[in-house]
Amino acid sequence: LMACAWGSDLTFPPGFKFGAASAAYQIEGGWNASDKGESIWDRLVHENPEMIGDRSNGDVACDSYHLWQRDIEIASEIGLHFYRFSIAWTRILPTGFSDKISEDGKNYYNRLIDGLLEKGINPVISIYHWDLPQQLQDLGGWVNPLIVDWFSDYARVVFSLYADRVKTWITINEPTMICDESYNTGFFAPAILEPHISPYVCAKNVLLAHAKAWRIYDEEYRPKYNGEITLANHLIWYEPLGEEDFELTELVRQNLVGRYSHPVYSKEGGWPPSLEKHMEEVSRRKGFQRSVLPPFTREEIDLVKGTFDFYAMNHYTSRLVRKAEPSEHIGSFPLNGAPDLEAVFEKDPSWSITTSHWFYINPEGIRRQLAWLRKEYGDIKFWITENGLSTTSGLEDRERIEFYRDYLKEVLLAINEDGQKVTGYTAWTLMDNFEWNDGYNSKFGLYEVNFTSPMRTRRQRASARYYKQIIDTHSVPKSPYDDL
Ligand code: GBH
Repeated sequence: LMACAWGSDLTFPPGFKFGAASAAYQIEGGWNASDKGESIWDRLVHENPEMIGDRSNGDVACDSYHLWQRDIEIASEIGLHFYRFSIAWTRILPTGFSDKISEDGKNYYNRLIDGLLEKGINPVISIYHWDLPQQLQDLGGWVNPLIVDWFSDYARVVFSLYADRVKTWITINEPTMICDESYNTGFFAPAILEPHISPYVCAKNVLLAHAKAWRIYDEEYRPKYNGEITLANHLIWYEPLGEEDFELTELVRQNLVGRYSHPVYSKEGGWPPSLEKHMEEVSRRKGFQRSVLPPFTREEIDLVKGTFDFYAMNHYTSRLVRKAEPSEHIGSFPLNGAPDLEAVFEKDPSWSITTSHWFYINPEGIRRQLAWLRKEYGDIKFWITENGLSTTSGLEDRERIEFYRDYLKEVLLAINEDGQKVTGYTAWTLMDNFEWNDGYNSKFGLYEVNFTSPMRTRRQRASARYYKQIIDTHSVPKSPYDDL
């Protein structure tokens, strides 16, 4: 249960920063404006509309391609310290390669960055949030090792355009979504179902791509601009269902959290040893001559190791882990289970459900996740780079207010009781937007967007006012519903 006292322990440390996040494909629209190239999400929604809950797409979305000034205005109404947004690769590099930089694409983000800075809001850029150029997908996308160079060339272009004004960078958003949820379900762009090999090849390539981009920033841009850069991981907090599930749960954590963290954040680098061993056994059992988890060379281990300035953590939800029954079908991981680990994921009866089928509320999970990360990787600096709740509709969003209150109290406990170095928090999301396979039905916004109006009118929710109060008071204030 939550602590009831509303004392000074509900105050954030000095310098703690609050922001909100978005992603290009979810808000921009303008999918073929000017010379923009086609991305894998453009392709998926146009060729497979049945994969999207309401058969919608991001062709117009919030129309932020035209309404970016209004976005800056609402960010400033809330009083955000920073706004995290992503760059559409195909808007900057229409072919996916760096042979041609789009003037219009370049100017779009220049205006956004300058407009934010004028209002005193720091721009935080995610270089990649899932909208791969289709042309690169046609060459294999994230399972072609050449993507390491394609991505780092793109990253260098982006640094060269914006690093003079942008001081916080995320290379790649949520490798587990790019490599696991996509290839394990076939419902996420590039809509390819291949759960045996691709997730592991992809994981290696994503980590190398991140590392190369980090080193480009470190060597070519940091000396001049002194910013910070890392990758952002999506972390579900896993707990054992019973005592007998403890070891399996630890392996699940190593697979879905450690696979994308150990190579970067651990002292020794490389894959988590327990996972590497398990995947060798699984691969042998399946009849492969070598592990489906491709090993890193010594050089690659050293290339990836230490490529961070802080730990960026996107966190929403938790799962209970148990061993699968011998003939049990294991659903699409990482949301329902991990087939190669013979693990099944469940919900604790005390966690309430949300309008997103994958999302159960467990505020304690965020604190426990932070504690596990520190135990594994030491006393590193954390930013919560995404956290927020989905609802169906309405401006009086009491559940969202209570969600932010309860999760932020846990963040404060992590800071004050556990001594964790959490230095920033990011609400997902600034305004309702295209929620991937859920289309426009599940709404995460601090602002509501009217998607039936050509004006895409943004209206303030009660949660936006509460978040503003959090920022203004630098604490977790009473929610307007606490005395009801
Ligand atoms: C984050 O991913 C993303 O970074 C962000 O873009 C996204 O909008 C936000 O969370 C909320 O989902 O129901 O089949 O559509 C967190 C992981 C990604 C998990 C999307 C659920 C969709 C499953 N989520 N995924 S489905």
